[in-house]
Amino acid sequence: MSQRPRILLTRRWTREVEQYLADRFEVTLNEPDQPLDAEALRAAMREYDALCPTVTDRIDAAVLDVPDRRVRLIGNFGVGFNHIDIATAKRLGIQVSNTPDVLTEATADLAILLMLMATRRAGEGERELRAGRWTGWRPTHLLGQGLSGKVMGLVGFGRIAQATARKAHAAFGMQIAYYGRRRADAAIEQQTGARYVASLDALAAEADVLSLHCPGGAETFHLIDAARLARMKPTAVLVNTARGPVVDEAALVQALAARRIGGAGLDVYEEEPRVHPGLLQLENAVLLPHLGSATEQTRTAMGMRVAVNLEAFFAGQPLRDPV
Ligand code: 8YV
Repeated sequence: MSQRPRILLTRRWTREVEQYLADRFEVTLNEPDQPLDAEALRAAMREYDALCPTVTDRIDAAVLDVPDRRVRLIGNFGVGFNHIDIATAKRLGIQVSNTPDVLTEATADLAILLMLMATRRAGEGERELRAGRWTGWRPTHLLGQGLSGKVMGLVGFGRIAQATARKAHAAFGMQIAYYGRRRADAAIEQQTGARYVASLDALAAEADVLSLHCPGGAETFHLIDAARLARMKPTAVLVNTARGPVVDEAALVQALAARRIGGAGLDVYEEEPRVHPGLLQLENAVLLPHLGSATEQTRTAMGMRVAVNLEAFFAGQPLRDPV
């Protein structure tokens, strides 16, 4: 009988990582790759030594606090952990790790992609062409907004925001402004060319592109609401690669429909995988299905980062990425 720790991956990971883990642990895969429901997660808490969930798993108190629990580590696949009740995990002595750093560039790239698609009306153009509605070139066809010299306003200024700032500045000559709960070190401001704006309202009013990079959770719920949207410029674009509930989706639909803002580029939604039906009707909304970290390289690196934390934990060492 194997004495190796029992690990459950709640979704399929890249083959490379699944193999790496299978060589070291007794790994159970979720073959059908369907999200597990609360009952299955509760059962898993009794069966495994470590649970490796993702954003599609709701790890709340009812899941964590099961009788005869065996799980002692939650090795989250992802940097965001708003789907895990951290306070309850702490109270129960369950350790939690996440996967910072490795998805920074991929997610920043996607913020840039959404910015470009929204400002250059790429989705609209592609829909027009595929529908056979393109009648040919003309000087006033689908005019977008240029980015050079425009202000990118970043909400939150962690790793992903900083990478987005560097790309926007270096590649498109944008000016960078940011708002965060704390002002960043002068060295980081200097490296990224970013200027601190002390209020979110002021940043919303100034930004040509407002890009969200704050964590999800109660503190940032509907941070971008009707009032903040009303402060934005009529040509401005909202980009969200953070978490859906940071934006009041119904208010965003109204602002976009009334052209009170220019457009939106969204990768995340309030109730994934459900998308507000109003968004689906809007030409000025670019909608991607939570692809921020979706590159082969990044998803393998995320899995390997979970592996580092699992190995540390089962060797009795401190976690590399404790939450
Ligand atoms: C993942 C993410 O796609 O890491 C995160 O926080 O949003 C994405 O990289 C997913 O959330 C994994 O749990």
